[in-house]
Amino acid sequence: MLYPLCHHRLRNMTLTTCLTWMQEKRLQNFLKGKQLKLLYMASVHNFCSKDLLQRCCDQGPTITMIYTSDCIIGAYILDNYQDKKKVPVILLTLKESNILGCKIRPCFPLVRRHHGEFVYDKSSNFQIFLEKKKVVISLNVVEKLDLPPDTDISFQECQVFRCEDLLDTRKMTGVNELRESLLSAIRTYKPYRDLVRQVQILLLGPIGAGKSSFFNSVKSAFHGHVTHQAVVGSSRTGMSKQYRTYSIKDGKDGNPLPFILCDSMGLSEEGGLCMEDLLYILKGHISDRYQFNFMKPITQGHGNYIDFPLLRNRIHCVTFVFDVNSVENLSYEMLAKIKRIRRELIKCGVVHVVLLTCVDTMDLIKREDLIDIYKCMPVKLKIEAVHKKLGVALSDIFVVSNYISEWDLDPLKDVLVLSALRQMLLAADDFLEDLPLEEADTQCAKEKVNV
Ligand SMILES: Nc1nc2c(ncn2[C@@H]2O[C@H](COP(=O)(O)OP(=O)(O)OP(=O)(O)O)[C@@H](O)[C@H]2O)c(=O)[nH]1
Ligand SMILES: [Mg+2]
Repeated sequence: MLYPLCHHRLRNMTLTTCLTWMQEKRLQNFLKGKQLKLLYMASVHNFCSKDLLQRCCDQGPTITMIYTSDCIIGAYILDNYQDKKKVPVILLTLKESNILGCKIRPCFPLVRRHHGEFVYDKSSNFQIFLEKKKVVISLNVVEKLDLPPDTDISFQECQVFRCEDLLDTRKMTGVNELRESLLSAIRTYKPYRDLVRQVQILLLGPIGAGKSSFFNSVKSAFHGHVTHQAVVGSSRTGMSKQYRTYSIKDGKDGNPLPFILCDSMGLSEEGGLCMEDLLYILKGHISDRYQFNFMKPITQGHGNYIDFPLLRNRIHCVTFVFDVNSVENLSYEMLAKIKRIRRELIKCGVVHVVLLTCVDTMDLIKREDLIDIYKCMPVKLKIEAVHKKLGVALSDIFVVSNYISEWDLDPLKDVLVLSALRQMLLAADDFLEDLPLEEADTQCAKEKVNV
């Protein structure tokens, strides 16, 4: 009994797609976001049409990919793969940078059972002779697909994929559950040893990186509708000119959540947030609504200057925010500034993470990809590039797609925003836990006096 099972497993393990990530992605987008699940691979299943039919019938829509020496041809079968009914088919060729598609008249997909044997649908514009490893395509379709002018095409491999809806109800139910559990974990989070009631997270990054938008996204997720409290937009000199410390209520009349998002002025090569102000912010000397002046840092005596900051006024976690599309092209000066800030943070023991925004605008990335965004090749590559460039650990780099102009909440966006926020809270805990015991105890006592 054991042997056939192992054997079966072994055979299944060899089923790997011949498509590159980019090709599969392009195909997925052509098929309006369908996910491809490999069902059949001719070289593993012995180029046998009976086998193919057995494995692929009643599986819903499928796509059969034919790999020749110089092109990849696909037959997208929009209905159940069966031998009793003609079904609509779209033929396509996978080109270097695009896909050419052509609808052909409904046909029996590939093979038809006739007196117990397999015969080919002669009337079709497209037939696969699996055993002979060749496809026959009518001349007009060959032209439409921009294939070499030959109607008999030999191939080396044939694979059939089931085309599944990526965001079916079952998956969306899972996403909604995850969203609820993240909301609940954040609501019930308590800073380490109750040293403070709310941890302070500073959003720091170049002008226009999406700092204020991230705050809006977090607030939206907790309020159950999209809100745009912080002003966002694009301005060469930066939209946010005031230091804002946003405490968010859990719902309209709820209790304050256990974190404060601190939105600062953007960093810039010339102007922007200056190093002195940043250090004052980190140490808790600057209060809400301080109007930045990039020419002159805050001074003692200013209405927004806190002379004796408590632990709760300090920054417990810094989140560097970058637009995912431009993070690799930061100028030399910007990079130097960020590295200098990182050194300061390390010196002060402030834990920091990186947030990459605008993941929705990356090439080839569609809404459906947000469900498993960390597995998407371009995102993985970006995260690795940021890790190499800035030295931040891979596990401390997160991606989000902020709410921009939409009216409705999207659980996929919420899950990304809330997962990132949860990691920021854990990072803040690391900072609190790392405080010298004596300092922590003194702060604890001071906090109690000041409640
Ligand atoms: N598509 C998309 N656009 C985004 C995202 N995040 C921010 N944006 C847009 O990027 C622009 C800048 O966003 P802000 O939130 O104002 O950026 P900021 O970092 O606060 O900018 P400053 O205050 O000027 O430093 C706005 O037009 C936003 O709509 C995102 O995740 N996806
Ligand atoms: Mg802003």
